[in-house]
Amino acid sequence: KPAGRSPGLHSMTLGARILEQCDELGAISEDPDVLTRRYLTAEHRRAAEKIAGWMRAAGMRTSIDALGNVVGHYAGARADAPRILTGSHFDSVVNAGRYDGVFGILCAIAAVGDLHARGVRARCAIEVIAFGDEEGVRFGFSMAGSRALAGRFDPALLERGDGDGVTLRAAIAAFGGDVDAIPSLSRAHANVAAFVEVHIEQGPVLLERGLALGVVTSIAGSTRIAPRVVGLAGHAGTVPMGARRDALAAAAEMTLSVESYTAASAGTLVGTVGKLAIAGGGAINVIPGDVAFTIDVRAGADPARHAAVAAIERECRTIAARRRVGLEWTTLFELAAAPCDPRLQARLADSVAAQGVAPFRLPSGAGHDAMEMAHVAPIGMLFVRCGAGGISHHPDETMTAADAGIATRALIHFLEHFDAGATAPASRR
Ligand code: HGY
Ligand code: MN
Ligand code: MN
Repeated sequence: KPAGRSPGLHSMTLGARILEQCDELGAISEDPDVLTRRYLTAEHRRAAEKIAGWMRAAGMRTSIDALGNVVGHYAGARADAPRILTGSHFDSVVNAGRYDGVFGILCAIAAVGDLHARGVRARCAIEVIAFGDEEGVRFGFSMAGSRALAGRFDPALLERGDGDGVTLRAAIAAFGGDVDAIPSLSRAHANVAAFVEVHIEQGPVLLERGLALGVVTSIAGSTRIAPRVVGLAGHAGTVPMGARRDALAAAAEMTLSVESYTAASAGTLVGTVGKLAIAGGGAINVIPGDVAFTIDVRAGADPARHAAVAAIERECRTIAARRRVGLEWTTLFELAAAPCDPRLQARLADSVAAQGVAPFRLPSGAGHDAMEMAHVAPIGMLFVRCGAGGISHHPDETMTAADAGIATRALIHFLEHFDAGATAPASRR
């Protein structure tokens, strides 16, 4: 750090300010009672504008790109400096917490703001990216923004519709985006030295170990599937039990088979049925004839996940045959597990230790934009402790201002000390 510079804002001040900003963004919701902010909604636009304003105040040049990602640029010490990309997502799940994704954006903005306030230019240029779609709640697949920045956006996704039948293509146009500009968003040849994401852990590990921060070793891969069970609707009072082709009872048995298969994996797998709907909503006196549900399977190792998905499909087809119902099996998307670059892990561990926190490494069961960015640069992730038992994807999600500040100071340390030459890009995945 250049001599004579003030040490910057106190950690607690940084952290408290970030939590206030999380509250401000948490108030921008499609639902007045809970936090839900889906991709390309009016609330996305309002949140994007607010984030861009905070980026400008931190000394960055900003833009909202063709897919609704917000990008802030902070030049490095040299015009041709390589770039560090850092950031996370600002879309949410339904009835979400206020820190998932958002914290990583605001932490990065606060870190750049601290460098700017001290007149510090890092060796690398810094690009803070607020991704508009990581959760994939609206269109059923996730990471539209980071896929585009990784140069991996599949144009066929533009025809995917949301629950109201609005296609992604139409939603981008209504938002003021530009589908023709999507290929230009790729950072594949943009002199990117690393992508680093700060994110709440969304689990209890750091809380149980009494650690404010942790360094992520790898991000679990996931497969999302949308089965549909087609039986025969009928009168709840007159159809004998042995003659029924009950789609909901079949889906329920399939749901339990997902749970029992993954629960028997001694921790290498997790499986979740997060959505289930009876076509038309169902009725108390009608045997359900048409049921759609979703399956999310994850594992740290891709071969284990692929084997699990195949086994779960076989079991569901066995259940369908026995119950004489039809089964349509649609894979919505899958994400490969993403290892974090060992050199970035070491640099992040140094920055954690510089905050007086014992460096601790742990895997991520949650997916992150870093998985896509791993296709254009080595990735690193810094986890921050969650309170309330580590609960997340839930309004009780919580963190402390002290931990928010420690995480920001660790990111500042990382950005100031990062030397692209010493962290030569790992082989691309
Ligand atoms: O589902 C996930 O793991 C992430 O929160 N999108
Ligand atoms: Mn999430
Ligand atoms: Mn997230």
